[in-house]
Amino acid sequence: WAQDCQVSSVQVMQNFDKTRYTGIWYAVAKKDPEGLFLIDNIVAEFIIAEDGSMTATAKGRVIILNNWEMCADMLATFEVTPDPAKFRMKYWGAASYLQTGNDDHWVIDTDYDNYAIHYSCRLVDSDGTCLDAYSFIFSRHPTGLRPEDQRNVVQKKTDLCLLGKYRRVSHTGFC
Ligand code: ODT
Repeated sequence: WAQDCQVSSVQVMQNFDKTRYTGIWYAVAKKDPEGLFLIDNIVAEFIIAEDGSMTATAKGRVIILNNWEMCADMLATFEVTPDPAKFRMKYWGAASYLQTGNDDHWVIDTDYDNYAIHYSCRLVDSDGTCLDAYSFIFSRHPTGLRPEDQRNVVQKKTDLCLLGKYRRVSHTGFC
């Protein structure tokens, strides 16, 4: 069958459990949006507050003002939606000159202990496909995905119509 690549038919994680999602995730691959922001050395930490709300911090290497390389310290709050795996992410930088925004934040798949696949479509085209998506492949292990998780990740990249559009995210200790 042919893929329709409709944003509205993207399958997300069933019965997403945000408590099991907490802790540190290393970005190992990324599909960039228009106007790339986080380049590499990207590490996110998800936290659940006492009231059950989810927040996150992230660090990553960025280049701002054309040529200034730095480690960005980012913060985000997550607004829930009727689907437990679909959030609205409001984010900002610890410093005012960093990016701010409000994006969809969908958890496509995770086993909580090893890998997670994130997806965000910033702009839906008139035909229902995505014009500007970004997506992170996260691992609990800074060294990358386990071989046994790779087949599954390739399948999900394909389902998202993003196969071949990811680049590897390196961890060199910059942040
Ligand atoms: O890097 C880009 O080009 C687009 C991504 C910009 C949003 C980054 C904001 C991070 C705010 C802190 C949140 C941490 C959790 C992140 C999980 C997935 C990535 C959005």
